Amino acid sequence: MNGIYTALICSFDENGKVNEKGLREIVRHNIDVQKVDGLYVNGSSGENFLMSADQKKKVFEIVKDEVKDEVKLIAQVGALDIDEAVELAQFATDLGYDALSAVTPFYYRFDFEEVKDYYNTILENVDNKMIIYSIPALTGVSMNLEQFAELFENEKVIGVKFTAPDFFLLERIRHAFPDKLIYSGFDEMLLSAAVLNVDGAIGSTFNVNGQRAKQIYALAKESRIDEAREVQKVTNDLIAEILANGLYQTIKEILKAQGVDAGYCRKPMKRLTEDKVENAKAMAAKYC
Ligand code: NAY
Repeated sequence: MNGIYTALICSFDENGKVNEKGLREIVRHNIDVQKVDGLYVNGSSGENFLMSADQKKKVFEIVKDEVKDEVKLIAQVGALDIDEAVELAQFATDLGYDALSAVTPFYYRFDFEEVKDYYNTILENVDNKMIIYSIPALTGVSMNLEQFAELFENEKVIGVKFTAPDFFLLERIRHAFPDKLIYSGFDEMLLSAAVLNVDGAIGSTFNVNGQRAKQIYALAKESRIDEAREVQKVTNDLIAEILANGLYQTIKEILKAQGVDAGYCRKPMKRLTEDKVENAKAMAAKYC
């Protein structure tokens, strides 16, 4: 399960319906052009929290059907409705997803016992492995080393997608849990995380910049830090431009400029203005 995983974006049509043809093209682009090691499906980048359960299932089905066993697949099943999370976990497991992931429950300021119960409840009901999805900036849920240790006590919890800029905590988790999988979640910090010996990374920008992410990770693993820093620098030039222009919309426009039918984002995410679409085309020409 090591390596570079794309946090897969999803193609929606003008009315917010899943565009199957476009989604298949995004998958193919990630496997054939970006050559990533795996896909993280229905994460933040897949607009998971803007979709119905039926739409999420459709995405899981289409992606698995397109991928077969070409690359590893992680299904993000976290939902505030715990019954839905369990149902999605069972659904993705039956489809043959290699592992599950679930975002920490958010919005109601759950205490740690509740967070722990959420993971254990999902895992009691499904025969699969779990990667904790920790993204405090979006969920407001921060966990310390001792709390990660408690979650890791469940043997089915095999790792964490660590989307936080806290390198002190990242180093402590790495040191304390050499056998758990740690995936770096901020693409702009990939090199720093790789130096701390993470097992891989999961990122949205890998949809358009996966090849460079693979280079950074491989160079860091070979301790070729100066070379890795050069690639991270170009990567961060691109990420800075993407973030300034609108994250997911810009990734979709960059893909469209390369002939991939990446579609639109679901409301309330807004459409890019014409000048921002032009910016994205320029990014595609310059970086991809
Ligand atoms: C997800 O579930 O799709 C992710 O969390 C992927 C991680 C990304 N975070 C978000 C919120 O999109 O790739 C990062 C991020 O987009 C990138 O580092 C730019 O900041």
